[in-house]
Amino acid sequence: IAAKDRKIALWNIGVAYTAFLIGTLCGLLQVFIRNDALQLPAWLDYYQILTAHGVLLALIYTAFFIFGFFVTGMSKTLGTFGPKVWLFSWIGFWVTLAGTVLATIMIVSGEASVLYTFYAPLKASGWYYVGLALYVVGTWISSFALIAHYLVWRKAHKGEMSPLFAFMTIATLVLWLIACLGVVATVLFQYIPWAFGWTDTINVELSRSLFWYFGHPLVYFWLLPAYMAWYLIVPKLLGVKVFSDSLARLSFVLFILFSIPVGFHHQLTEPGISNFWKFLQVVLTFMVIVPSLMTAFSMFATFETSGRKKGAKGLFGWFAMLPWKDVRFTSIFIAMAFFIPGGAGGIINASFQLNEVVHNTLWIVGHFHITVGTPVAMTFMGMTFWLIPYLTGRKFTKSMQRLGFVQIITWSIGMLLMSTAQHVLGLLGAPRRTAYSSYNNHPAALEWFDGILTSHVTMAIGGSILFISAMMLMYIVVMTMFLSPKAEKPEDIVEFPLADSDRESSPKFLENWKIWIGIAFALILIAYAIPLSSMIQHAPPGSEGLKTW
Ligand code: HAS
Repeated sequence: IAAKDRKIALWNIGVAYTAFLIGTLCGLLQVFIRNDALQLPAWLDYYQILTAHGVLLALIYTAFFIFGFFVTGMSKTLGTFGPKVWLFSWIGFWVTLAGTVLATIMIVSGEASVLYTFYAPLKASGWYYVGLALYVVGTWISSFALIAHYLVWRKAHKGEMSPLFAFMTIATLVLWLIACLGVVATVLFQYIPWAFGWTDTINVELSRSLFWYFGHPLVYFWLLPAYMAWYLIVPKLLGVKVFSDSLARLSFVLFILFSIPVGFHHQLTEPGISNFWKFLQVVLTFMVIVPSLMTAFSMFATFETSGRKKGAKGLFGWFAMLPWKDVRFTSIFIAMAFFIPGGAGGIINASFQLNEVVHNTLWIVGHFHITVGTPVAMTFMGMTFWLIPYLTGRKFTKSMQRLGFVQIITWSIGMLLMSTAQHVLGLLGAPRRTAYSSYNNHPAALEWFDGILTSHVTMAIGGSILFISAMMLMYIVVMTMFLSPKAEKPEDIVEFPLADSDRESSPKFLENWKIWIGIAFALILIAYAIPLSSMIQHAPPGSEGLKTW
């Protein structure tokens, strides 16, 4: 792709890995604090670090990496950015970065220890929310720049299906834009007036609901770019085509429809929402599981097709034919394998009654480490191994490939230890988000942590292995970004591995955005209009700030 487009992608990825470095360090500190092995200085507390860890990894690392990937892929599949797309991609990048820096300063200075799920009644400095608003606006500008690039392409290719990469990027951005409406509404109309003291109090139930309207699709904003790698990059590494172009498109469309009207499954224990609306959203949550099952089916079909092509026999013969020596593939395969228990855990969380057992326990922390922390993060790692060298034109040497293997294996072992401990501790009743010292050495509370798998020591060992793994990845990132020799021989040049797909055979209506966005809004109205308006009507006294909100 053109050098000027590469630069935007590289800056995005550079910021992503800076956030990754600080965020993983905060993770390391955290497991030691919970283990009571580390005393923090007076100006730093557990919740400050927990907030930095969550925000930097879940919101900042992901978003910048995703935009770096999108910019690269959109420039590759649809052509070099025009001057306006290029300009707005930069403006979007800088505005997102400004918001990130402001929010991070507030967290580090102890003014925003409100966690990455920053909803009320916790309150931060007003500037933290301004930082978040800038972050969202920045991502919107970057999104609209990419959408404009796509529209220009479509105008020039009337009647054609767009390349699968572009379609998936647009679907993910549409999901993101609709999801952000909730967080923008609550930040602008509730948090900022409240935090700056312009209103006395806040309508807590409404603010939490608007947050989760955004918070759940947020997880699919992380997942879908990983799925793009599964659908588009994995088959290329296996030497086959995308298994089914239309299945892939349909699964992304289903995410647009069903990932948003489901936020109440994070609020099943909250008394301010009636059971009917909770149940409706639980049903819709079960619908959003379908595109992931379709993805799983599609992956197995891809593995099998490639295996058979290479002569595999029997039911599982294809397994041995997979390219295990290719770190780009192996890391993604392990990521997928983690998503089997990760997804099953999600189904448990979403089951109305079972949620009572796991809500607000360490189980949830275990759940998100084997969803975003492994399937998504390890897919991004597998992509990093070729994406950065592709953009910088540097070598990804044999020794880096070996280090890459050590890195992904240590990441898997660390996550396995840490997240298993978290799941088991959660089932025993250990709360999430509670610093060790807060148990006040209560004997009943400490019993949770007596087991071999359930001790804080296991979590700390897991966390330490993860940190070492993260540092290996940082080494590879720095080398491929700045130091590794330039690839001159053709065999050293790193490619963007993108599989072919039979887009001509896919039905045209799959790319009719009006239909999908229309149905998405209809479902949102059905799921949210009545409960949200009743929250507004029954706002507690003093929280009618800016009257209706
Ligand atoms: Fe979740 C809480 C329900 C998926 C992230 N989730 C969270 C939180 C986060 C998070 C961060 O209903 C915590 C929020 C907080 O701080 O409070 N989640 C679900 C459901 C799914 C799900 C139904 N979650 C995700 C993904 C995430 C993520 C993806 C990040 C990227 N989650 C919940 C619920 C809660 C929740 C409740 C609230 C709990 C509470 O009470 O607080 C589904 O989307 C899952 C569907 C997935 C599958 C798996 C398909 C498997 C595939 C792999 C195939 C493997 C292959 C490899 C091919 C059905 C695609 C083969 C290999 C071999 C070795 C055989």
